[in-house]
Amino acid sequence: MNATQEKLREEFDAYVAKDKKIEPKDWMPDGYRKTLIRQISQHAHSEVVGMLPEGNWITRAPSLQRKVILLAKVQDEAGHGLYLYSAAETLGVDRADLIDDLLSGKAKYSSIFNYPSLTWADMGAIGWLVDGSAIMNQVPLCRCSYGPYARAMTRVCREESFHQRQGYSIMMELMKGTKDQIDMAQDALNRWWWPSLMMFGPSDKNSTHSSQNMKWNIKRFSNDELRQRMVDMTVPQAELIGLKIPDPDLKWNEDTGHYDFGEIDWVEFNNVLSGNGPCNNERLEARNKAHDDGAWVREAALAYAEKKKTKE
Ligand code: BYC
Repeated sequence: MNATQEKLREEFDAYVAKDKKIEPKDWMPDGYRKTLIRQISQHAHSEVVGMLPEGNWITRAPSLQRKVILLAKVQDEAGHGLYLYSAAETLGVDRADLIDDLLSGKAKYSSIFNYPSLTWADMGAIGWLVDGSAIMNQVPLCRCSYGPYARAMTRVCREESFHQRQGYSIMMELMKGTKDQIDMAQDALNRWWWPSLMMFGPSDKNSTHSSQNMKWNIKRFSNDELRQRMVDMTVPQAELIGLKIPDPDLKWNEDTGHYDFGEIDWVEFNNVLSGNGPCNNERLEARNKAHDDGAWVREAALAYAEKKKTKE
């Protein structure tokens, strides 16, 4: 680093330390730009792939009202993907390249979407736990130092909050139902609980990006801190409706004021991240097919834009 760059870097660090926002045209260290492109694009991909497990149930929702709500939720995820790809583009990358990386399997997206949605109760568990974890992680991102990401998160969080409630409302309804419905809700919780806790990422001691990204005010809390908050918030919600968290080690700790909970299966987590989860192949195939099937729409949109430009 030469003297000018060092000075710029010092000014940048001091500016961020004052909790100021960085905007696209501001100077920023290469590492800051790189880590934001990485995180925002992974986040965008997660929203888009995240439409698949729920999309699977739109035609089989148990009532017209539930169908309309689920459809709106899945559309919201598509919208979140769009805001996030736009936020990533402000950092100088092309969304077509980011999407290519997703389709080729090079880019990561959230591990959670590599699990199958087997029953209607999974729609409840996903909204309640997956969107619940997403909000826990994303509310602090509304204060992220990078302006376009922070602003996208503000809107996303408002919508996620509705998603979480619709999920919990499905679980509440099922728990008031027949024995089969109660069993179905419990089974969904059993399958989604641990993968939801994995959404927060590796433990703090194995998190490669946390320390620097917390200094840059991209992350405000560590992976383990947010995971603990999620457990503390969710256990009483489960108890209220008669669901049992599938963790024999879960126990309220008077001294810490938090729940102690069991160890996450990190072998499973790493397996999913390396492409060997239950649905990794299925998800990539579905995204590739959607991309190929949609080629004519992109071509038509480009031709229309071209025509409009010529007329103007
Ligand atoms: N899955 O150093 P770490 C949604 C990767 S979608 C896969 O701790 P970082 C929704 C991590 O990327 C919500 N990969 O990383 C949509 C890194 O890999 P690289 C998605 C994971 O970035 C539809 C490596 O492991 N939310 O709500 O400091 C329907 C080391 O980790 C995972 C976001 O994307 C994982 N679970 O912290 C319903 C939020 N965890 O890049 C709902 C934005 C870690 O070095 N992202 N990795 O190859 C973040 O807040 C952070 O990126 C994370 C990880 C907390 C996820």
